[in-house]
Amino acid sequence: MKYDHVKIEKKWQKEWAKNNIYKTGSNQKKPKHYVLDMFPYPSGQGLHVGHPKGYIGTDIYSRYKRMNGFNVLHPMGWDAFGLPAENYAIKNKVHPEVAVKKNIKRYKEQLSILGFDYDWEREINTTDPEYYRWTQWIFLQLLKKGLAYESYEPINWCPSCQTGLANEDLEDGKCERCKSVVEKKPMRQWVLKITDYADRLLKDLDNLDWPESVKESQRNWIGRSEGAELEFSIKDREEKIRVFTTRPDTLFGATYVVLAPENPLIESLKEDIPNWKEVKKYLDKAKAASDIDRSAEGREKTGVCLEGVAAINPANQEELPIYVADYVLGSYGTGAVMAVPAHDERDYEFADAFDLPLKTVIQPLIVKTAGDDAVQPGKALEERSAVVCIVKHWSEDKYLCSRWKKNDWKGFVIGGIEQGEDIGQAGIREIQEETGYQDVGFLTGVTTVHSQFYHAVKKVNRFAHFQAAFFQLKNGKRKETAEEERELHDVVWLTAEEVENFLNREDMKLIWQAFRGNLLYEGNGILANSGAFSGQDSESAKQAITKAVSGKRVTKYKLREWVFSRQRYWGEPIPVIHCPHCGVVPVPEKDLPVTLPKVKSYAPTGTGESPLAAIKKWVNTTCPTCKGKAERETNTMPQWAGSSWYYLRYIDPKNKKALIDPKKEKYWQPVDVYVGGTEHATRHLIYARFWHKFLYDIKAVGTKEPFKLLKNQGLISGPDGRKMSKSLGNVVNPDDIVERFGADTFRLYEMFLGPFEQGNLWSTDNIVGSRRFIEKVWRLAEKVDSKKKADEPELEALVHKTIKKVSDDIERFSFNTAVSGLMILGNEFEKAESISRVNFGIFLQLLAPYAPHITEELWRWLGNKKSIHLEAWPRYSPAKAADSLVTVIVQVGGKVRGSIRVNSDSEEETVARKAQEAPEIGKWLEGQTVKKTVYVKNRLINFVV
Ligand code: ANZ
Ligand code: ZN
Repeated sequence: MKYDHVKIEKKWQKEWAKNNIYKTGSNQKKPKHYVLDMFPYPSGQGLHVGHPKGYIGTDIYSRYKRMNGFNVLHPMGWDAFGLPAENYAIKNKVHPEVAVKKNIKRYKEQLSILGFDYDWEREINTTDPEYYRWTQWIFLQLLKKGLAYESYEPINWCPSCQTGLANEDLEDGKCERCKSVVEKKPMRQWVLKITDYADRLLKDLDNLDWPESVKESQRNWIGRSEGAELEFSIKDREEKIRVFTTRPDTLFGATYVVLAPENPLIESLKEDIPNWKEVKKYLDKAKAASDIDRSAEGREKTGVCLEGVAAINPANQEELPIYVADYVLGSYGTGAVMAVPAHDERDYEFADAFDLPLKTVIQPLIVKTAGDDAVQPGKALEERSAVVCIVKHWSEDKYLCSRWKKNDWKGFVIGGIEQGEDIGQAGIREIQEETGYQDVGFLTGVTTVHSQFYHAVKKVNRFAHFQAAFFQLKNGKRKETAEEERELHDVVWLTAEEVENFLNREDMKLIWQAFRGNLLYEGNGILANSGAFSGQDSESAKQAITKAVSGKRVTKYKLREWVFSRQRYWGEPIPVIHCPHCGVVPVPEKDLPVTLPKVKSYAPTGTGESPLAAIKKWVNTTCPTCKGKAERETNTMPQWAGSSWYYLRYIDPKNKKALIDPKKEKYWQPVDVYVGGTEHATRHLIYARFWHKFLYDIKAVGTKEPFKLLKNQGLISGPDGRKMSKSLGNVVNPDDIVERFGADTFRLYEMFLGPFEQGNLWSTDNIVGSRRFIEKVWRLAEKVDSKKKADEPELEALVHKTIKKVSDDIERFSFNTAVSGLMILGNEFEKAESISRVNFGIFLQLLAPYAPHITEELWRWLGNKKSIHLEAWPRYSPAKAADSLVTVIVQVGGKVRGSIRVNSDSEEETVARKAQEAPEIGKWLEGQTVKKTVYVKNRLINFVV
């Protein structure tokens, strides 16, 4: 029997399709499992070997679930609207509809030769009017609820794609598609109010079984900030400046106010600004930079003072200068900030560049929560004021540091401040006592830091108020210190650089930083220089100060509304009509779908109008309300519309009356496992969750979240380690690989490359290893002995252990380890004289999800009538798996030459015989006389020669 993969694979693919064996079951009494792939965008280039990795994973998983008695829904479809298809069509001078048809055909062929178990009866295509009828229907529901509206705000405009874009379509301020720098362009557009769902999108992430990294990027994308809006009045004017701040507790520390260049207030202050020309110049320049660049960390701070105007701090009526600076964004918060350079890094950098004053209003509070000196719960805090002495050498550039011997605290000389002492006096006394140095001069106070920790030496929880001060010794005159002082501390002289590395306490580090001139502190603490609020903790002061100045507590999000219209041809028409009398009128649901007209020219117009606007016959219509002359909306929906709900349509793909039948929805939703690339973390996966929640609100679906479990497949890169792409010339075509090695080998190879969620390199050389395994499986069939009732106990045990391993591994998407388990079993089969039919059958079943063709062929060859893929998954028997095998190391002349598996507690004689029979050991014994054997029970046998 020769293994002819081409013949076998073709034969079974045809047979499976003919018998429709992967048809989704409809018996709702059975448990269900919905396994979903992120459906592809059928581009002109077809699939490369990297694309199927995720599909192979879901294929294995869904086959496994089917064999475990689940009704499995594992569908496939096409996300075919949008720019790539349209640009491809323009470039190749074919109509997008024709191009898409052709590309889909090619994709489907490529998927088919891999032997996937898709239920093709449920295939969907987002460009099919029967599909997008429901995309339009969802839009109408959003419109009805006021969640879709027209807006004239400036939006991102890609000059090369000639269309408006949503924030999600940008990457580093550039068009994600063509990498052009986008402009801001004011234009009429449709917007979806995704921000109404921001809170729910954020909160419900907690319950999802998704990779933490994906959840975290969604959290950042949503970007929730709690804060306050405070009003600063402008001296001698009516206008007010509203600022958004997350730190109202720092209000007394504001030393200037900044307006974003986009803030319209600037223009209205024009007549009072003597340096208007300079200001205007800055405003014009600022427009060019993207928000992302402007908020980049470490970017040089620029800006211009609005001379002639001043803001009034509502907390203390102080007059503050007003600046315009582009580090404040027009699109976030209120487009204005109160700048607190002592407590905000960007303000700190700006103040540094513009020589503006700094005012510390938060004294750091460090609370130790971990380690030996963590505050011990239940014990009272003992408050203590202490002076922290930074002492400079009398002649060298060195500082005096101190280490507590008992607990290795490394800091400075510290001592309690006693009744009636000031910090200078306390410091001098302490330095003399602790170090013996006598002639100490007090120079200045440095900073205050509060600190809570457990004092292991004194055995108390301490709440220390550290006042740091700077001293210098006048000379080296020194007295012997007391015995008990020496027992407690070491003192050393260190250079500034050494001090930096020496310190091991957060509070001491902050003190040193302040001493070195860095007064920035962004954490929480205790208020100072803040009038009646001084002494209060910063958290509670947030509310108290907001209230005191009649501010408003608000929550802001980084998430922006979803800009939902594109000025392009290849998308779902937005189903509304503009009537000169009635305004925006929704297309009645009974008139859906509004189909895309067939056109000759679909290239973008460049005017900001969709090419559809030129098709008068299509545009001109009658108003559904007043029956007067009216025009259709000519903008189309973005690429992400159709993919925001496609997983629902698979459940009920042919329903003409509704988006989905609620009974079917109830049975199949949510998707049990969803597999796709990480690049969708903040686009598709946020949009789809938004639409799903909306559909839940209007009772079109019954679940709050669409995708329970999410898995990201790692990328397969080209042999050169770079992402596969046509332009790099490193693309490997799966068709060729399948032709040469077979789909089974290909599938096995991709799963064996490494952990599913990790990236790997493709290597056509290494695929040979997988091919050899498949060939071995083929050869093993010849060893099957139909009369044999069972295999040797060890082999029986291994078979059952493998059942357990493969099941557990598939369950947790650890496909590579399951393959190694199967390989081990394959090797043991090879060593055996013969294999029982039952066990070989189990082996085939375990391998079937990975290599569906060869296993089907051999399964039938064993005499089975039913497809292996419809069989029940092998039952694991713990009793059979519980072997008593142990591995015994075999040495010849004291050198390790191999190992054997034997039943534990075997006689020495048996072990010796087994060892001698093992081929890899026998060769070392050839021509030798064994003088003696040494056996360490169940562990090692040594042949002394
Ligand atoms: C004063 C202040 C003091 C601030 C302080 C921080 C620390 P997130 O967390 O990202 O929401 N801000 C407000 N609007 C801004 C805008 N349009 N462009 C740039 N920065 C803006 O950041 C909120 C903080 O960012 C706000 O709190 C404000 O600075 C600044 F010790 O106000 B803060
Ligand atoms: Zn009308």
